Amino acid sequence: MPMLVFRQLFDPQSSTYSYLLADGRSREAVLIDPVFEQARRDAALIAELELKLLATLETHVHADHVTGAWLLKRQFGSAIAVSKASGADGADRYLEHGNRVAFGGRYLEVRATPGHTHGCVTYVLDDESMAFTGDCLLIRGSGRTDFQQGDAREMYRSVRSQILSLPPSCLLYPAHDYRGLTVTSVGEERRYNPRLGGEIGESDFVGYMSNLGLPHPKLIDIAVPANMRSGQPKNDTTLPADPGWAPLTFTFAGIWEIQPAALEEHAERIQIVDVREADEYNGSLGHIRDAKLIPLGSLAARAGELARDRPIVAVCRSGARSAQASVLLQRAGFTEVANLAGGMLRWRAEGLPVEGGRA
Ligand SMILES: N[C@@H](CCC(=O)N[C@@H](CS)C(=O)NCC(=O)O)C(=O)O
Ligand SMILES: [Fe+2]
Repeated sequence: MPMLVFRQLFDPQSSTYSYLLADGRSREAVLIDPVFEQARRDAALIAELELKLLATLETHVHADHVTGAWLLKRQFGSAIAVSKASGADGADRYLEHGNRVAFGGRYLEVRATPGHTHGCVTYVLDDESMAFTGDCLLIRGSGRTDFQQGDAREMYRSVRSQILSLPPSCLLYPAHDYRGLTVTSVGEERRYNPRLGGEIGESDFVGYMSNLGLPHPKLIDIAVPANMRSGQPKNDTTLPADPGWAPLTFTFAGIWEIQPAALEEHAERIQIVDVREADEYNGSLGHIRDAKLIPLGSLAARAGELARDRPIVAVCRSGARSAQASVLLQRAGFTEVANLAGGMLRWRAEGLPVEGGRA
């Protein structure tokens, strides 16, 4: 079986986990439960790992955040997959119990696990080494059953018949954890889940769930209608705006980057800040014409010397110190900031002009 590429991703706002799975050979990938606000981050990781996103998969219609499915489809052409029982619109594939979602030589099996909502599903990896339980089984807990089409009896049966029946070593990955826990297993949840494990019966579970006393999710009135449209915004004002002042790339490290050729092309409008030390600026690598020298150590104090109405590109030897410079500048309130990818080394390697320095 081809090696699995696997990443667990977190959205701190809603405490949601998204899961990226790919076949390491063909690079075909699926992303379970993407979050709208994290689409740019997720896209950066997909690009950096050189994956081909085939589909985004929802475990259910979420009540606490909007899915990133539509945004990722717009960028990658990925299919949107959601359960048929969810009633959601705008998907390319409507999943039913027993379906398989293939990526390269691997696949996920779809299991209907209603209870938190009517349309909840769990995705089980082909070799039963992992399952993605959505808001059905949580780590030492479970999703709530008091809104959408929640039903505690249904949830009990889903967990017992479809999830805890998997091999004890099967790792379970939930859609949320509110304490920062990341993974559990069938064996330990069978024994230690305080709502659903051990000898706990269906009516014990129903009694537990009737007394959770949780407030409704803050975003439920926004999230549910948006997710019923698979995350398509009602109008363009909610779309994440990409910087328009130059062609930039967002990295999974969280930095906007500009390539040397693009900086050369747009140099007229841009203030270039060289954050190396003076001896480096005047040393063998030389510097870019009109680059203003402000060593990284004094950048925070001297940020006032930079114009607020022109985009800034930070430059150093390799692109490391300037990445930190771009973070400091953003912290100082500059919004149009990017890092020169690869620094002076790449700039020179690409044969672009320098002042000073040695050939
Ligand atoms: N405070 C959170 C509540 C989130 C919430 O209710 N999450 C649902 C899943 S959509 C749940 O089942 N939570 C279980 C729990 O909080 O124990 C919010 O406002 O978003
Ligand atoms: Fe949920």
